[in-house]
Amino acid sequence: MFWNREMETATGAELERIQLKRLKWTVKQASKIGFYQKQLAKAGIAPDDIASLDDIERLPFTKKQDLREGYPFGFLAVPKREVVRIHTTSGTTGKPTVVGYTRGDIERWAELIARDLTMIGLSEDDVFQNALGYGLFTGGLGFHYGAELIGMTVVPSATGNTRRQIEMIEDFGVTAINSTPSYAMHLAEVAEEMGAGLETLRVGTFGAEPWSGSMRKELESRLGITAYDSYGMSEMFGPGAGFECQERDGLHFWHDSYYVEIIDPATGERLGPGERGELVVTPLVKEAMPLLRYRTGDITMLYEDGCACGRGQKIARIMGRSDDMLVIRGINVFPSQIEHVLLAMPEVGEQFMVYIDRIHHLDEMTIDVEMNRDYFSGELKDLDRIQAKVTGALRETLGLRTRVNLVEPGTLPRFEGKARRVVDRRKEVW
Ligand code: DLL
Repeated sequence: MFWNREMETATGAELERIQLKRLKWTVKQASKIGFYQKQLAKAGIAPDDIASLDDIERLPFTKKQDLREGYPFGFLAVPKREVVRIHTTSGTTGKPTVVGYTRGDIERWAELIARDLTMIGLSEDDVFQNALGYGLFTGGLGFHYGAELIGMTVVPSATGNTRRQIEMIEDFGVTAINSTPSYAMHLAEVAEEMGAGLETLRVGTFGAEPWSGSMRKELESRLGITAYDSYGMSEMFGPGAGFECQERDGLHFWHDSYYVEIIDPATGERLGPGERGELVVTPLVKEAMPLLRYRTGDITMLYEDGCACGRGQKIARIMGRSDDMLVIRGINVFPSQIEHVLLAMPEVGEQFMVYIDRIHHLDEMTIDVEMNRDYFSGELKDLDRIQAKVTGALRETLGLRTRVNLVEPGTLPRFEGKARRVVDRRKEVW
């Protein structure tokens, strides 16, 4: 099933014509932003110089750090009164990245999600439980608008209150569940404890974090569903950029709306199908916040063109990151954020180690932190107080519950070269 057959199946010269037209518009739109005016001048290219798709290689890359430096509205190409909504990214030191949307952006984003969900056979006959966070995170509202556009019966359950979510699935006859894969695993466990059969459920769409093939098998058998991978990021509107079709072998990108490149993260050189590298995306339909050659930091590769479903070129499911960003229960965390929090607290030193485990299918982050002896009277209640303070400050900055262990000064490893402060003990997922 297609939502927009013409755009979804466009290939070859027809696709290139659409992409070029939209690329020219995007570069013009970007040139309204101070950052891009400077970058384009540095690269010696003006919007009118874009004559073919190959010219994209002359455009500068955009990095996450550039967006951070533009906080809060430095990357808006339209006056703020044309911005009808903002979302923010999780996981940046200090201030997050603010993503703005015009009314047209919200409509285009909803259409992309409608394409994704129609592609896997969902329709107005389905009841869609949207168990992703609503709010500044793009997941909840992003899917909500797309599912409503199709005309599905949307249950905006958001996250948490898991027993109640199971009851909703049963009471409302939910046919499709949308969440992070780790939350879906938790739902499965609680459903089993409650003896809930979840008979109506047949489809699960999971994303916002990496998940393995074995997790897919487990989710499918425990929830009685077919599970699909769903990929996106705040900077590209949010979810909906990449999605599996019924072949469930790689992610389709909507090539009329996103120009995809894979590069060698070290050299910036472009790579061909089958070569693993960093995904770089130029969104072609973003009005409020256009981006040029955005370096996603996600590692994947292009497939050869074509797919049995009739749509265009796919990329492999995400294989890892090119930077030190961690994705913990769907929330992006940079080790530098933890350092930032600890440095602001006199009770502890700046040495820390982070351990990440998957316990009962949920990511758990444990942080060992060295105490500052001057702030420790030797009494146990003092330790409890400091531990609660550190945990609270980390939760506030990361938006995440962590376990904090206070350890003696001088006991954590010191590094001569690049510090390795993170030990990820989750099984490799790709
Ligand atoms: O996670 C948007 C989203 C919401 C996607 C709901 C899917 C479902 P951010 O919070 O900006 O946006 O995080 C984006 O998360 O660069 C990847 O590293 C990671 N990520 C997202 N989806 C997947 C996936 C949303 N399916 C960052 N597989 C991305 C692996 C994923 N990693």
